[in-house]
Amino acid sequence: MIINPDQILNNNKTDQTLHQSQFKNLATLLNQQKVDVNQILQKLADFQVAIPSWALGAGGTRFGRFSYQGEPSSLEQKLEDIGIIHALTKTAGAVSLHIPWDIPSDYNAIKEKAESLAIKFDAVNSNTFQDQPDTTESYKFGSLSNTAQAVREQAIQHNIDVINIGEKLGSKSMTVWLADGSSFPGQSNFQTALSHTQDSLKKIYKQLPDDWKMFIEYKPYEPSFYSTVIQDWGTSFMLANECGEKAFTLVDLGHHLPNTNIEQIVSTLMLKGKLGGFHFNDSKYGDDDLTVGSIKPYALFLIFNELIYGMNNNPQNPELSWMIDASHNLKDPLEDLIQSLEAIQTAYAKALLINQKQLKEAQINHDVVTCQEILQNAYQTDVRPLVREARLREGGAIHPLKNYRSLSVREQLIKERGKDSVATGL
Ligand SMILES: [Mn+2]
Repeated sequence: MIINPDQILNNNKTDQTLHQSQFKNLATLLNQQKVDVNQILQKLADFQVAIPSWALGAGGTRFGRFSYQGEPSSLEQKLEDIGIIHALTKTAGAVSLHIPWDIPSDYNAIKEKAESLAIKFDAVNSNTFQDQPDTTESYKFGSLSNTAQAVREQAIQHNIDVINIGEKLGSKSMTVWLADGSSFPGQSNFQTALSHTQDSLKKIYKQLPDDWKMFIEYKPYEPSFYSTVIQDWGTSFMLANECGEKAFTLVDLGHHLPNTNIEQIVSTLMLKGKLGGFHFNDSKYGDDDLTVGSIKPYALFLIFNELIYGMNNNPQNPELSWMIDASHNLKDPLEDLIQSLEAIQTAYAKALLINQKQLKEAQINHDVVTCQEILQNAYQTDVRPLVREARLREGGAIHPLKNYRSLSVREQLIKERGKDSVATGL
């Protein structure tokens, strides 16, 4: 299913009058505060988040997976689903492929399809956390860190294959996330595992094209429950430094222990020019992969404040790769992604309202109360009319979710693909 822009224009007509009055009110208020509304609208329009190819079907938990009807069963269909979200939100102009789940059979056809839907190929992701039918070695006890050289070599080669696939599509980065670790004390030698991982990453890095970036993701636990080889940002940062200038740390919001100050991690990495990628999701306890902004929207706002500060003040840090890394085991995956994109744009818009000059002055004067007031004033502002206006100017929907339902997208997809179609992935 491909959404015709006229359908969106038509649906917008019903919402246009109310939206214009709400936007006018907010713009007047912001103008009084000397906020450059047009500049914020442009920043919102420019902000594009990649959708991972595994997020378009229902996700499972370790207890089970309940399918969602009309799931995309091929890469073409996955791109079409992202095309639907992008047409409505104008924020999802990229896809992040997972290999080997989504190896194109016809590269030109896939590239053409993506181009016709205005979708770019963002970072490609390797997978050494599952065994594949055509491989000889098992990753049960680790991949890049495994004590067996044959396993490490197979995992290194897989990552190199992923780079080659990404190159054919026009990707410019790869993400490495390892499930490597141990579940019991004494099971693994920490130093040996880390040394092997470093050596393996360096071998992959050697094959990285000059204009590519490598992102190293960290995670404190799961699927291993006692230790993870790349457990935190410090380990990732160290590995990235040892690999070289094209290697960076990737922050996934869910990959922290409860109450970790993620905004400070973001800030530290950007100061050092080593934050490369960012995965959005939300969580209550662990790597829950819930809809962005559904649990801790204020934390997301504080993280965006540091990201914006970094984007404005740290030319040593590269442009970031943004991706939603969530799983949808209850909701319609496309509706869940639309909600996540809305939450991202909202948090970004609120953080853009923070008066950085006034905040700096209050910090220098040790005026703690004013510092808090500046942040909270921005956070309490209802920025939804701004987000809607940014979308509208790009040809998107004023209300993407409402549009999605009124266009009966899911019903259409079920008609096209059937009730039993299942997406590849987790
Ligand atoms: Mn992630």
